[in-house]
Amino acid sequence: MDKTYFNNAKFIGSYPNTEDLPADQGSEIAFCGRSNCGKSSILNALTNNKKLAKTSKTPGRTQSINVFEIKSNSEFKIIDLPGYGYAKVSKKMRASWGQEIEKYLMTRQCLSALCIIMDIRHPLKEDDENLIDWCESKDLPMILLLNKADKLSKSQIAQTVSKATKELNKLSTKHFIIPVSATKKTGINLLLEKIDEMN
Ligand SMILES: Nc1nc2c(ncn2[C@@H]2O[C@H](COP(=O)(O)OP(=O)(O)OP(=O)(O)O)[C@@H](O)[C@H]2O)c(=O)[nH]1
Ligand SMILES: [Mg+2]
Repeated sequence: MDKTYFNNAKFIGSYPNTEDLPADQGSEIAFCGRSNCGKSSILNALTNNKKLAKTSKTPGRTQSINVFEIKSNSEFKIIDLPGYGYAKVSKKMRASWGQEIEKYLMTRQCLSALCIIMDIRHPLKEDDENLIDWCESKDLPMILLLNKADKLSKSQIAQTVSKATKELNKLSTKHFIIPVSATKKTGINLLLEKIDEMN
């Protein structure tokens, strides 16, 4: 596989409303997960470009749907969705973000897989489970990333992966569980391969 094309990723735009998104064609993978789990950092690690997506210590950094073009000839895009479960914004704002994410997920025809990113220290929270169940109901493939693996020891990582694998055994939809670290860039090559397989 030619992995170098991820190096040519380009920021297309930031869209508060799903209606304004680029045309629903080609294929795309959406990155979702709780606020601060490292969605934007993973995107930067994948594309080898620290400046591509804005990252922040303050949760709730990504507030619109951000679109990145990965490979122009095959129209493959990655979508960086706003994080869910961020408690500090107003309820009203949280509800409207949720609505846009939901609208995106429900209507986007070219969505070929979801990449659900979790903090490896707090995996499979209720919001994550809801998304997983939704993917299962749509038979939409999932890549489940356990990020910030650098925060745990090798044996703790193995334990968490094995527990998650058991819990997700019930799924009939195609899924992969990969421990990664955006900061240390571990697991990123495997993620590249899976994304390449699914787009
Ligand atoms: N230790 C460690 N920290 C990480 C890793 N990935 C991300 N972070 C840190 O976690 C914080 C949040 O990262 P972001 O990439 O901005 O997270 P996000 O999911 O895009 O956050 P929102 O856009 O707010 O939803 C930043 O301080 C990152 O440096 C990782 O693999 N290891
Ligand atoms: Mg972000």
